[in-house]
Amino acid sequence: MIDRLRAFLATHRQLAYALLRPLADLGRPFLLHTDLEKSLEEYCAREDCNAIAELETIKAFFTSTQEAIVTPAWICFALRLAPGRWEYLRIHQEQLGLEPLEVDEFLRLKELQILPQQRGPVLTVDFAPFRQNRLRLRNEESIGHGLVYMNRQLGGQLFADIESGRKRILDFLTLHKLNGQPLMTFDQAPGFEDLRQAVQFLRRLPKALPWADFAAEMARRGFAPGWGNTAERTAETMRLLMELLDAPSAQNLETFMDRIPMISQVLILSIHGWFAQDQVLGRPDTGGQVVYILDQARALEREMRQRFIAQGVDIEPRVLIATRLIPAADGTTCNERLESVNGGENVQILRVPFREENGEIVPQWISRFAIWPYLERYAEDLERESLAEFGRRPDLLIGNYSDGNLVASMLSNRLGVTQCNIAHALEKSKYLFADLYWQDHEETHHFACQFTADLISMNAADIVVTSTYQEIAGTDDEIGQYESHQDYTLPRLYRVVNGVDVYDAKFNIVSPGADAHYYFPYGEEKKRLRFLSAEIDELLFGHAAGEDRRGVLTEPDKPILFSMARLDHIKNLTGLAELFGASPRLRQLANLVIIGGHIPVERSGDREEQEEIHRMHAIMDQYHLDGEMRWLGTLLDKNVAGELYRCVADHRGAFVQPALFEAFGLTVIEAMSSGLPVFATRFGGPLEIIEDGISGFHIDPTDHQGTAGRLIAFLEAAQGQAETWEAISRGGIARVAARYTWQNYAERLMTLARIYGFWRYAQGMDRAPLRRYLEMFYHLQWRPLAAAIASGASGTAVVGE
Ligand code: UDP
Ligand code: LCN
Repeated sequence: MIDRLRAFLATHRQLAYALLRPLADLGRPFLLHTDLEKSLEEYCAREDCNAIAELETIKAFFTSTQEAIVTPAWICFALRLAPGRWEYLRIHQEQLGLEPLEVDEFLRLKELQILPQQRGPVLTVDFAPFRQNRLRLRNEESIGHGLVYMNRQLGGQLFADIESGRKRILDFLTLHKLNGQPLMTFDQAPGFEDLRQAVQFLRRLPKALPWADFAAEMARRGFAPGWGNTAERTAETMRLLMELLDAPSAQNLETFMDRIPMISQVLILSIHGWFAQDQVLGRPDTGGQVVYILDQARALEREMRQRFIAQGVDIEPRVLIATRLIPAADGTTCNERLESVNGGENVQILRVPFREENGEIVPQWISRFAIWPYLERYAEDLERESLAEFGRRPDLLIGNYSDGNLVASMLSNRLGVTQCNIAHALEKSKYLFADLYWQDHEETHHFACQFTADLISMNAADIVVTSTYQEIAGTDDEIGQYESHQDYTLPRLYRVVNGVDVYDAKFNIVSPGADAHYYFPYGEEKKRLRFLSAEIDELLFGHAAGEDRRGVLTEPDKPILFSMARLDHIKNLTGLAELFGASPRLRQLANLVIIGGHIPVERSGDREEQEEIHRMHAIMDQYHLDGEMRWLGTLLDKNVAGELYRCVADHRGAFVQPALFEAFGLTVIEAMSSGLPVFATRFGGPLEIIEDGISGFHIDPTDHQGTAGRLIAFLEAAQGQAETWEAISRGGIARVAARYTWQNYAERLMTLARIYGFWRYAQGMDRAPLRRYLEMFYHLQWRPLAAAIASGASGTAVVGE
């Protein structure tokens, strides 16, 4: 690209000048991809671009530019050639000379726009030297499928010397124990011949004979439990091992390793709270993450239990969800130390309080942006309490969100346990220039502390699980959420180069599901909760006044456009109300029902939510929406929510998810699995969940007219032809069934944990240099930032000032 561009600049000076000049004329130091596109569009509107063949080069250049910096003499460009593959260059505004730039130089130039007086060296954090031995995918299409790749690579290495590879596997089996119980073998590894003879013996037994009936004979031959619950399964597992020893391959290795009981105790960390089973959803900070984790915990326990049964071992699986104990629990269970999770046999929420330095328990809820000073002490307390509950170390740590991931890193470091990270929503992608202007957000968001925590935990983790591909590596046009942590700067604090590598095999896409118990197709009549009909009719169409509702639908027979979310700015429910209000045709065709937030603003304790409440009232007033829109400031229990999606489907309505950015979007798959056609934001996960026009529709929520147009087109078509609505409804149901189920999720996650755990052992990776580097970063950067939040001096915790 650079060579082509240089040639273009040399031979088409006038054209290049005409295209670049308007960029400088915008008068802004930082330009985005959209600015470049717009400038090109404007140029093409003036001139006939199709007649200029040479424009292809500059078009490709503009298309791959993600951002640009305008300095007095130069324009500097950051080019994204593919996910994670970036090049930097600058072009002289007058002479049009082109010079490549190093990434740190580009970051330095960015800093200079904000700190023109900046002198001297800046701390640069670079993780590349610690990745030299890490496994790296090469093709962007493989990103997020690290397990497959890692197995192939490491399998190759392990069996490069077949004899030593065999020995490593057999040694692993000999050492393997769970809950102190020897599994698979006693103190000596079986040889190939022992396995062959054991299989011969097993062949003569009835296939279904339970392990207990031949366990004594197996023990005499050196085999401990874990091979199978019946003679047939035991022989099958032994054959798998023989095949692996005989013909080592990555696939054989994965299949065999997946049979070994390795994990029975899982610690899930989701710290900031509110975390409970009831009455917490919809509060600030508490949304899909809670739903996801409760479903995940139940699914993992079920998976472990089924496996142990099939493996013939008598081990009770246990899952603990660690969160914060909040004494001022406001009628929820957030002040209880231990809460059993419904629908799980041995899943509990373990709550440990935050403490002040003097040891006093912090009573009140604290926003996720301000909890950082409490985490170190919390990690120590949690370590003690979870070890006491489990009776030993857990086998797997699953961190959630930035705080849970950081605490998982602390525990993994101390306990030597495999660490899996789940981000849910990386805050950096939600706010434009959150890194560059971090100090402007410091009062409210403390991003510097959070991004530092993210960097530490992303690099410390063994496995990073994401819900979609775009979460890691974005799309052709947009940067991935993780990718945005690759190269960036926090001016005055430090610069990051190679912060993450999206090609790292640690990244794995494992998408969540929608709990099929609550969210199932509207056509499954036998399962429908028809007894809720009266309650739902009242919710949607009731005339009774209530302080949690506004608007009464005067034409209840029209289809409903439905949306439900927390009333955060980013969820943009007010944007949906506005575009509805401003479109007479849409208002003719459908009613709007929105569930979110509180209606009397005094009920809300959250500043951002209060602003949105005021805005929603103002929009309803401005467009006189009270007869066509209903707003419910209420929280629904899952049974009611499930039935509500289906009732809206009964009336041939649609679900609209208008967020300005949505990391994944559980409501999207809940609605789809209910058979309700979905129109969801194209910014974030829904772009990948929905195949546009097949299993739903993408919308650009910043384009009100365009979004209204898509909704109108669909509603009109569906009015004329029932099949239009039904085809999308079926498409949504099929998509979720194929891609988004908790059973798939649990199987995949446990496979990952087993295989990564095995490689941790087999490879004996020397992580000490990385660990030391992370420790230094933690002590010298993260701790002062957290301490400054505690002392109220945050924003001034700038190292070197
Ligand atoms: N939810 C709910 N009641 C509400 C608002 C949300 O039950 O008033 C549930 C919703 O069904 C979904 C979750 O909360 O399961 C929201 O998850 P999502 O991923 O859509 O968004 P998040 O809140 O995590 O950003
Ligand atoms: C957080 C979000 O913002 C949502 O987009 C996700 O669906 C949810 O967490 C569960 O991962």
